[in-house]
Amino acid sequence: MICGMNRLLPRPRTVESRPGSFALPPGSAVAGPAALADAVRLAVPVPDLRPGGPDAAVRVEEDARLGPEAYELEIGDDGVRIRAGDRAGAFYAAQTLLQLLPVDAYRAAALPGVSWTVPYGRVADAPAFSWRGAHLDVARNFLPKREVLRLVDLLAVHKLNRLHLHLADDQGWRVESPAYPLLHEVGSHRPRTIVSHYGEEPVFDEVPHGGYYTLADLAEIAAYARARAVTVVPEIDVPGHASAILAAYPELGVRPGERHRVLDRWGISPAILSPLPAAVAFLTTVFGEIAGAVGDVPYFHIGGDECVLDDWAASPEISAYREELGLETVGDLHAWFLRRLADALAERGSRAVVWDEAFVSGRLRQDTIVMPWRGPQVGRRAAAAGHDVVATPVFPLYFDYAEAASPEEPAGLGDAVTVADVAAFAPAPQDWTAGERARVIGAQFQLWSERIPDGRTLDYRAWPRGCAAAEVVWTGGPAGEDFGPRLKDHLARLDAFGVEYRPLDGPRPWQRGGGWRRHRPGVVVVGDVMRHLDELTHAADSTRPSM
Ligand code: TNX
Repeated sequence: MICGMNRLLPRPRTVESRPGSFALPPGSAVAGPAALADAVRLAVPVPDLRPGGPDAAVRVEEDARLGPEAYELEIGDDGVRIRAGDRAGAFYAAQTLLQLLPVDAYRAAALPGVSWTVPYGRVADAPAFSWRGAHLDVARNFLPKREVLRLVDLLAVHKLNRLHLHLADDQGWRVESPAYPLLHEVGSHRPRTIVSHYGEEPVFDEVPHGGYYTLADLAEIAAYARARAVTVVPEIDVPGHASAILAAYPELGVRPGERHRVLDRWGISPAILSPLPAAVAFLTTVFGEIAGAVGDVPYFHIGGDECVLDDWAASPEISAYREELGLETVGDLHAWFLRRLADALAERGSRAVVWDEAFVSGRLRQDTIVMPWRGPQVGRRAAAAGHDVVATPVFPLYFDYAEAASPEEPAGLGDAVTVADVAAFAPAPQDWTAGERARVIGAQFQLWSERIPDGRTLDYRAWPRGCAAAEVVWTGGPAGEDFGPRLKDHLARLDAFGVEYRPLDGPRPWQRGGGWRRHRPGVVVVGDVMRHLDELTHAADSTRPSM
């Protein structure tokens, strides 16, 4: 018999099964400190638990001996007992309880005729990593608020706790700015989008694309996430990837008279903000608006990736400013610029997060968190330099890459990142020193949205690879042999939840992308991308003056 206790995903630290089960019919009561009991009821909306007294079926208590996000769950004759280190721990205990219920608990309403029981046993659990995230690019393709809220629901189900929102890029600015209204009025839409593949003659869809979150939307998303133990990490990617900003405010660019457009194609653009004080003042104001809406903002991502610095080098005004600052190269100026922003964020109580190029440029604050997207080598260097590191490598955490090198697969950015690749990932590799490993605070998967036009595609790209990522970040990874069978059981939960994930044996006919979206194998191979990126980080390293 498959026992419910062995079907949990991510796998808990310890599980003990006992014969017997406890009935938890609709109307069963939950008791305990209000914040914790509420968290349990939020995590288990079905079968409709109610607040109750000391004889409640589910009793929650805070136990300071358990660490952050840790919990114990015991089910026996006298009901369900939860001990949690904090509110998040109680929420996760309840997520585990939800997995022990019949899969119909994942529906939005309690169906009649379901036997709402949970097996006897005990779970003691805590996460291996504190940063367990998903990155969602809403700049390339805007996703309406409801899709973001739904992604939060799915992160919570998988005990993932960070939602990194990529709010600005060349192809769109996605948040209201009262101080700089042209950002959302002009920067949030483009008249058309490229639909051809890399290397082909460009073809455009001639369909306008746009959208942005009001500050109230953003506040709502952040509050909704917080209630589900998810921290929103906003990102404004600068100084590169700046076409949408410059379309709105060209005076923030290097050549103020130049006209910019919100880009209608992908790739790296040379559009870059000027590093002069006006741009820093602008960004400080906009960061303040966003942080004010999000509320508690422990982390704020400032990008720093893929900057073409040629325009800075060619500008006499910027060169004079650089010399005035005593900086030798444009690379130093890139580092200095991001450092100023990080310092401004620190004054507001937020730690800066950057892509790895910013680490390679140097001068980071010691508390800046580095996301090595170009691979583990640069991640290791950041860890060795004493930075907290969140693993974000293209392979195997770029979920915009196709899940198989197959003509059945809808077009991704390249081939292939499989569920097995993700499950085999170890965020803190064994061959690093203990000190380096200790600097890895977690990992997150990236949903770059060049080829994610809507919520259905988002589901397809995110799951079940996201289930494997959740297993790895909760347990420390890599996943064991029992992951496969547990994942199969877990997909039944996602079916009940209404998730259009990618079936393990390949896409359904309507998930293949259709027409021009059909994938041609071998266009971009993820292994080649990783080798190329690794070479780039080494090249950058060897041309840098030693610090
Ligand atoms: C690289 S990772 C990017 C993104 C693209 C992505 C596509 C990073 C910091 N930059 O701008 O969307 O590749 O896979």
